[in-house]
Amino acid sequence: MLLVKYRKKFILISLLTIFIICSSISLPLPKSVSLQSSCPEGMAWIEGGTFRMGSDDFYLEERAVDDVTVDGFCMDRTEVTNSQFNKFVQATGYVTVAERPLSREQFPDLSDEMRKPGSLVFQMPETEVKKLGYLSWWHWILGANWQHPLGPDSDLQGKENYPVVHIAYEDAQAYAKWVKKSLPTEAQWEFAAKGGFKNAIFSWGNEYSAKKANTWQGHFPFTNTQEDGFLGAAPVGSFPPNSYGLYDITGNVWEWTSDWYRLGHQGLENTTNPLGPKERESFDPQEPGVAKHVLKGGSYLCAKNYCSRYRPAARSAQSPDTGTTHIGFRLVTNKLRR
Ligand SMILES: [Ca+2]
Ligand SMILES: [Ca+2]
Repeated sequence: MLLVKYRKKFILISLLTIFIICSSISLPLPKSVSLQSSCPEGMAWIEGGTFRMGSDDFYLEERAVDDVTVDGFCMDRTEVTNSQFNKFVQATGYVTVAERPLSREQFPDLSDEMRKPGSLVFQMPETEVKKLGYLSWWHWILGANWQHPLGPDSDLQGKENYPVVHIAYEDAQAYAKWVKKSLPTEAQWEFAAKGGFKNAIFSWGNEYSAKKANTWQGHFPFTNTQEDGFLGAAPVGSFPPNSYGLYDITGNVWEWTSDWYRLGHQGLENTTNPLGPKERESFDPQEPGVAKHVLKGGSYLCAKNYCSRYRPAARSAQSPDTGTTHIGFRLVTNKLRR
């Protein structure tokens, strides 16, 4: 009995010793992995913290850098895909904004033809001309929508793992409600995109690389050298994730946030879990009078010579009813409410 007693004690001491040694030599887990198991499948845990939101080094709309704090949350590792969105549509019969005709009541001045459903599609100009009208590379294509991204003759065959596009704000919200998640605030999105870097320009560091995100290489909008391997959108996860495990957080497609847009970050109502300005405060100098939401991350159409917005601090304004060939979304849990 005595032998058994000492043997048990020895085993206990041995196990304790092994545990202490293992604990002392184990490396700290990356933040994205530390509480990962508490997030739903396909999401990464973003441990909260304080960061410098915005940038004084690029465009005017990013200015007024401020210290902002966000609580921890889970975020989709990838942009929402065609396959995921299709499950939602199959289950609910949801019809996106781009698939609905415009109503005669709301748009009495438009002809029947103009009220037919469609969306904006990017088309590369055929010839390089010196004077190209502002945004003239966008074309309203009847029948373009998430199922037909380039127009009625295109489809999703082989594109199940591509990000869903032609998504208006209310489409993203409807999907979010169905999966019991929500759109991120701009602060949540930007904090997550930085991947723990304090002052880095990109989500991976300070040096631009065509191999880190799906952007545009060449002279936009005329030539695209496709150094990164993709002329248009890429299947989600084609590029390395940031250190929080988020794929395509910059580049590939722009992503909706719940914040209303105004120029810069000055006068934040709250620097802890900020929700952005109120709808009536939204202001885009390029289109005054239209309340818009903030898009983040840039897209495969962002080039160095035009819209170098494949950066965490970069932002863009978008009318809630307008999706295009390069706007999608990803979602978070831990919804913040105004
Ligand atoms: Ca590309
Ligand atoms: Ca993206």
